[in-house]
Amino acid sequence: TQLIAALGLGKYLQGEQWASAIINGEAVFDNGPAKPLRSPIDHASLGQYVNAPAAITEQAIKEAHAAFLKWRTVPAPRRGELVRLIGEKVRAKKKELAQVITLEAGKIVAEAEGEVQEWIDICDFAVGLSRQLHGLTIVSERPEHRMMEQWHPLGTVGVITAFNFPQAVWAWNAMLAFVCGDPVVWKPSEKAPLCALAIQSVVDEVIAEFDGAPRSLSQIVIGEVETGKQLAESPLVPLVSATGSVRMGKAVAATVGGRLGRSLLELGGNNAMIVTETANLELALRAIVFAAAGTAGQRCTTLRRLIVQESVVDQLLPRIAKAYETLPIGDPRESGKLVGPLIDEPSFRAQQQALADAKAQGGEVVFGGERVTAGVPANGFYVRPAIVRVNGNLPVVCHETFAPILYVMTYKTLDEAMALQNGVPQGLSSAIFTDRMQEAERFVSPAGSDCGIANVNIGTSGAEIGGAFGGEKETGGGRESGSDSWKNYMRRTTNTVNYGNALPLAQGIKFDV
Ligand code: UN1
Repeated sequence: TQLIAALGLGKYLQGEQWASAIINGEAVFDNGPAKPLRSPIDHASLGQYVNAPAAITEQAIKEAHAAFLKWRTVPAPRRGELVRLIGEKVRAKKKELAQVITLEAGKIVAEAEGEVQEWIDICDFAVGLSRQLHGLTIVSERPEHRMMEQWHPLGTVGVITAFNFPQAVWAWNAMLAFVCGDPVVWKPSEKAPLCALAIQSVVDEVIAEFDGAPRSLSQIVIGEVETGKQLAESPLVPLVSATGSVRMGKAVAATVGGRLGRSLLELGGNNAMIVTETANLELALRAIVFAAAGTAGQRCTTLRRLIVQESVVDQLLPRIAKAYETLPIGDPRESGKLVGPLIDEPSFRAQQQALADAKAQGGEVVFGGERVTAGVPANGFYVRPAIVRVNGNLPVVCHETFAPILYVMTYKTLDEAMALQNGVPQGLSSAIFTDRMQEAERFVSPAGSDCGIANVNIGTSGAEIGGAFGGEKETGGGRESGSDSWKNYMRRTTNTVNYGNALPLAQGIKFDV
């Protein structure tokens, strides 16, 4: 109730039921079948949600397009000013926004606040960017001609996000989209609709007061597969940016590709760390525990595979197990807790299944994996992070299980380690711990890690927003957030201007009439 008041969420709530969509700043309620929304912390009711029917989604898309026609002509630095004001508001509401993440996604307070910080950071980045959306001037082969390129707003961006980063991933997309001149229609995870409503409340207040910003710049539709499909199908949505499972990404890519639209995909990871014989094991240990057990193993950048030089595995493994023994697991709202719950029961079942499969395939669970029921809120699915010894990339290891399971394998030569590192279908994040320059350089070289993120002496998770974020192979190839990811949200035009009185043709073609 306090959060509802602090974030102004009352307008999106009728009785127990949350709005199915927010269109032009107005909550839309639907009387379709209501589904319960529960906190992963203790299964407490967070109310109910109703999926937006197709007609509502259609309306959200249409209204967003109308916003595009206006917003695209607002000068980019002025669009940046809107994002600057959003950033101010997020700073003021950081604690409350983080509390919604904790309640709905089960993140510990520090990580939830870290996620809101990512939103603040990308606001700052986007504000600066709003004065730097520049193209090139290119020399022409023709006399008295000039060539240049410009980047123009693209159109409505459909954003599909997962439960595990229920605010930041939308923010990476939306803050860039807004400065690039694009409205956003967002389908949040059905497991985290409250985060979307909380965001909308903050953003809509800023938009409503901002001279020249159409109210329909930021639209939300609550829904599941069908809603995602609708975004993917709509010709009024030139870019669909989707974060989630490989299965979802393949479906989105096929649909968007079928109409030759653009998709930006950030899908599963299967992130590995190579620990060489010269690694600083103290540093490696800290990086491993945060990356593998943090967020209860539910980041797409979570460390899932540890590839250890055989001469150091007996020093390293007991230290990881020791650190795991004392990891405080429990209510993520309590200070001092480092590992919160899994998102829901199916997630727990998948974790148990992966451990069973690992054993059946010859792996050995050397630590953890069991459900924790003592000292944690009843009804939540808390598990002790697991360490599983495996011989190479077993079938179960090649599959991303969204839970804290760390598969440990050993290697003799760096060639072998690189083959293991790259030998999975996914390619998001990776790391090497070494004090040898040659090994580090090789890891980040063209013949090294095949991932979108390749780190040296830091873990696989917790990337800053300034870099491009995403990965290769089944991770989907998209890049969000920093660097030049903004180019995904704009269309490039090449302009050739003739300032002479002749009409020379390119390639020296003569065509005299
Ligand atoms: C995700 O899990 O979908 O690098 C995103 C990280 C975070 C983002 C993770 N900055 O772990």
